[in-house]
Order: sequence, then C-alpha cells, then structure tokens
Amino acid sequence: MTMYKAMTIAGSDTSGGAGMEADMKTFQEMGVYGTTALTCIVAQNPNADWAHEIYSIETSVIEKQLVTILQGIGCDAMKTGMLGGAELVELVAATIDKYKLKNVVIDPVMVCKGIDTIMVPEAAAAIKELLVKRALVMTPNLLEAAYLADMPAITTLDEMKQAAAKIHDNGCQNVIIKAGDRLSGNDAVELVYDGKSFTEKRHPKIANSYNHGAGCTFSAAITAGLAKGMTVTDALEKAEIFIDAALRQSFRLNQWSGALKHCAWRE
Ligand code: PXL
Repeated sequence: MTMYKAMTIAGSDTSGGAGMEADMKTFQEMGVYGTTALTCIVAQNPNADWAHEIYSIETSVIEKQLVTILQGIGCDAMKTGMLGGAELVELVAATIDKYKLKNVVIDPVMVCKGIDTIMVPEAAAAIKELLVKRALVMTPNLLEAAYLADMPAITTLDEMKQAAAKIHDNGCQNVIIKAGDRLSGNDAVELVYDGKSFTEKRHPKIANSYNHGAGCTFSAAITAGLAKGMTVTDALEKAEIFIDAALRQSFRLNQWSGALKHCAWRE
C-alpha cells in the first residue's frame, strides 16, 4: 500500500496548537505520513503572560534530521515553518536543491500573533532571497507579504494583488496571501496568484474562533494535498474546507490562547 509522505521543517509549539504539532496533526488527519526536522522549541510562560520563549536547535542537529528524512525515507511534499536564523534558511535552500524537492510549500513565518514586527530580520531577509524562488507555494499573511514585496504595508485588495505579483516575479510559482481578520469587512480573504490570474477566495469571518496555529495548519493542509498528488488548486480547496471546520470548532486553552480542532472535519 502506498503511503504518501510529507516533511515539515518547523519549530515545536509546546502549547500544541501551532508549529510542527499543528503540521503533524494536519498530516495525520489528511491521511499522510508526517516527518519533522525540528528547528526550535517554543515554550510559553504562564507566569509571564504567556510570553513565547524560543530555544533554538543547533543547525548541525537539524542537518542530521534532514538526512534521516531525505536520505532515509523520502518525502512527496515539504513545508517550512519557523526557521529562526539565516544559516538555517541557507541549509533549507541547499537541501531543496540537493534532493531536487519539487512540492515545496514555504510558510514564511516571520511574526507571531500579537507581534507586528519581524521577529528575526536576518532570517526574513534570507527567506526573501533564497526561498521565494524555490517555492511552489508560499502562504504569507499581510505583514509577511508586505515584507517580501518591499511594501510598507498592505491594507487593500489592490495592494494584495500588487504584492502577490511582486512575490511571483521573484520566483514563487503560486502566491497565496492570507488577509485573515486583518482586512476590514465581513469576509476573510485569500488572494491567489499563479502568474496568470488572480483568484479571490472569500469566507465569512468566523466569530469567536481561536486562530492560534491557523497559518501553520493551512499550509500543512496544502502540503498534505500536494503529497497525495493533487494540483495546487485542488490542494488549496481541500485545505480551505479543513481549516474552516477546524476554526468553527476551535476551543479555549486558557486566558491567553485557544486552539483549532484538527479533527473537526470528520464530524
Ligand atoms: O503561528 C506561528 C508559529 C509557528 N511555529 C511555532 C510557533 C508559532 C506561534 O506560536 O510557536 C513553533
């Protein structure tokens, strides 16, 4: 029996909602075998207002994990999450080239919820230089898209289109910009650009949902679809259904955070 495989190069979110935990739960729900190259551990501090403390894993150890997965097992699609440093971004780019990886989904994690500035500027710069051109799919939010397109900010659909075109020009084959709840209006908008046409995907905003880890889950669902041999369009469609169900049944973890219910689509 064939089992399709997906790899995530991402951090661990100890609280379980985002990062590689979200990726693995999503891969599992979508019937894909998941592997992880862990880049860092994020521990949230309940005695300091849930501050995210990030503990990096040495690049040499990440390299070892990539050898385990790519020389030892293989993967049908891969995604990246929190990469943390420029040296690691260089390793990811070299790995994509060395193993001629094709189904590459880059979720350019540069900010976390509630933080509006780029967390690690050198890593963001390296993603812009080295990973945009190697991506089959990229899933930036508005802040990340503005950074990648050298724009001061994105506040309108027109600006989303402008950013998507620029990111595509820089080599990413399919750009999916997530406006989430940052754009005003009743809909959560995703703008998709494949170099030929812009597609606007609209979903009514889901009131009272918790969305910690929604970005990771969304890009993981696309990756799982690609691993199973779907086209980007079909994988995106499936991912939207998956995330919609998971958000509708999201639940509170504590006073700071809540999580998506990854198994919600089954119901
Ligand atoms: O949602 C962004 C994100 C990605 N990866 C890890 C995280 C977070 C946010 O908390 O902890 C590991």
